Amino acid sequence: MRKRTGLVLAVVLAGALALTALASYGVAGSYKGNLKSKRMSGYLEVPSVSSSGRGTIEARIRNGSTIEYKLSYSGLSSTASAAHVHFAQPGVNGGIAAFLCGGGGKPACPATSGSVSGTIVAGDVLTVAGQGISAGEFAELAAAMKAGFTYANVHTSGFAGGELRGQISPSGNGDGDGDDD
Ligand SMILES: [Cu+2]
Repeated sequence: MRKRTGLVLAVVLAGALALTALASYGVAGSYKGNLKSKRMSGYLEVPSVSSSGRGTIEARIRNGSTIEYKLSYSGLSSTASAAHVHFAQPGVNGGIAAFLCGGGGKPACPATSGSVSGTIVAGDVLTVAGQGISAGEFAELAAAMKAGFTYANVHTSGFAGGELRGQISPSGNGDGDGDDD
């Protein structure tokens, strides 16, 4: 009797482990929520800014509740003061939805070159006045990011409105139309 109970327990445990493995494979294998901007540039600012700075951002939505991101840039003409995720379509300036560095409880921004990583959770989502995102509305921000309607913006002392901008999208090419070219 004792032996049989042990065997049943072992089978149940093995099944549970297999299910867990399948579940984590499903998450890792799908790469859903893989969002990026591969070519941040001053030209994408509105109006355009002439800068030799370049940058990238990669972001990923985890469990529908956390955005993980890594922002990298180099060659800024002056010191970065802050970087944000803004909410707007390509070619339009929109409000700040969340901090990436330089405030809002996020790490300091690298001065003119470097990388910064962090996470955005509901408590980091800011009210975007007049654009339908209220403080804490994580799902609204995540949906806008997945649809290609947010951009990363790096502000510097020389260009307070932003020196580097890149539209965030699944393709990451920057034009926000959702394809790769
Ligand atoms: Cu900004």
